Amino acid sequence: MEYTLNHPYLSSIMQSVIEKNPSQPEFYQAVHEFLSSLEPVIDKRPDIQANHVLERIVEPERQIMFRVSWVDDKGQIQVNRGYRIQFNSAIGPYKGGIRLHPSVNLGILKFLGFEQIFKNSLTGLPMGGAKGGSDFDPKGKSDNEVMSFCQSFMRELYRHIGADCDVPAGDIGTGAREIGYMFGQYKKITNEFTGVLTGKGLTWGGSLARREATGYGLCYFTNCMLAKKGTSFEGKTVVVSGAGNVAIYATEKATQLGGKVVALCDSTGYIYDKDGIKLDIVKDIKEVRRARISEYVKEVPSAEYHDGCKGIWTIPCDIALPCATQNELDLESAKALVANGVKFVAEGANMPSTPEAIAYFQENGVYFAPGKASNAGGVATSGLEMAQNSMRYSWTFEEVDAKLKGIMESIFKAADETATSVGHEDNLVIGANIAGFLKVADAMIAQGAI
Ligand code: NDP
Ligand code: 2IT
Repeated sequence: MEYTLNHPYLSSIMQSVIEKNPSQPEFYQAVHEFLSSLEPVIDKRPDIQANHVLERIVEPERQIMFRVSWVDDKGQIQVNRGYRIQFNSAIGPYKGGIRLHPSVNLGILKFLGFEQIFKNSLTGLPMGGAKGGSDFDPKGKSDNEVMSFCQSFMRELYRHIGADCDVPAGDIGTGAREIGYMFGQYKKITNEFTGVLTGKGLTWGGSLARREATGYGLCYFTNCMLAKKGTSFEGKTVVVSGAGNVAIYATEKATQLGGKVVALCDSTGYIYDKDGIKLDIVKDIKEVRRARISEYVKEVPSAEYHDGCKGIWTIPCDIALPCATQNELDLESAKALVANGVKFVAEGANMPSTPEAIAYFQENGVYFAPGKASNAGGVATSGLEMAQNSMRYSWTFEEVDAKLKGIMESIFKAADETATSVGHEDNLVIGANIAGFLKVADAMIAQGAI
């Protein structure tokens, strides 16, 4: 892919990112999308270039890489690589998830940490950007092996994090079980019970509605998009990719709001249920049994299962919510969705649409929302968990859910109004990037050369 940019300052930043960070295509992709969005404002804010804000913002404040050795059920020592990218702390402590997946590498975590800066800024809460993880694969491991890994991971990570310094959370492969093992180990080593992780269990400092927050928030955001176009979820056909935390709770809320979700997938294949996905069955397969989505058709024989994930985008729908992983939706998939009448695409995952797919949507009248705006409900509710931990108090589900809804509506408003103010109405990519960035840029300028 060509990483061209018209503005000489933006172009020079892109070139230096490519030169200084060899073989990190996902990081280039995220930086390029961000820099292209700044074209309409960069000349209006000469202080940004004068203060070398972009040179600084593309360079993580700190990158930590470490060995994670743990003992498997056969008594063998296994070795994985652990990471924490503390990208930017201009507006608050580092904050972002931990991804456990065999594909994890430095470039992927840098793209995620970079996007997290602007996402967290958009929430309006005081959180900087970070991401971490490991190439450890929790799939097929026993609980004991997962615990052994998580404890070893935390035995190194604990010295770099803290409730006022860096607060990790879940992401792909890291759910309540993994957060529990990591929290227990942190508490054991430091002898402190603090809000050092979010996504904790409800009896030990977790927030109600954090589990649901990313998926629910995605639908609250999508609802704002629908409302702007004079419509709603009512009667709409929805395709959701993934079958994990984000996908399950996006399906739940989309259904509550009157939509019919007809498809879900995991990394082996997708299910199509023309009558609407029965979510209690999916939750049992995924949350309780940790099994494959293909099990669904054993319980719902009228549904279809197909191998491979890409076919999910050939299913006709009004709304598509990609909620699995980066670059899962390419140009060919975008063409199939448009040909079948899709009108709204909102990202639940981080960077699930390729740049070519996004351009195709925008050129063909599809209203598109980038993940850093539409999936910010998860980290926003993590911010609410931090607030509750600081107060040593907890809000009800309804209180947290209402705050989440308010935050998603204000993110939509910020992205929408910013896009319009720079002459790109309905371009939520440009709107979200500029709105998220300017707040961080102002903080970086105010704090001087750090
Ligand atoms: P989970 O681990 O709960 O679920 C991930 C789902 O995506 C699974 O169904 C998984 O299938 C599928 N998937 C993962 N990798 C691939 C792949 N390479 N190819 C095809 N399918 C894949 O993760 P989450 O639901 O938490 O995260 C999903 C996305 O949402 C990620 O992009 C994450 O960064 C983003 N996100 C998550 C937030 C959160 O609060 N959890 C907040 C904001 C964004 P399988 O089980 O077969 O691997
Ligand atoms: O990508 C994300 O925003 C997350 N995985 C959630 C991060 C968090 O700190 O809750």
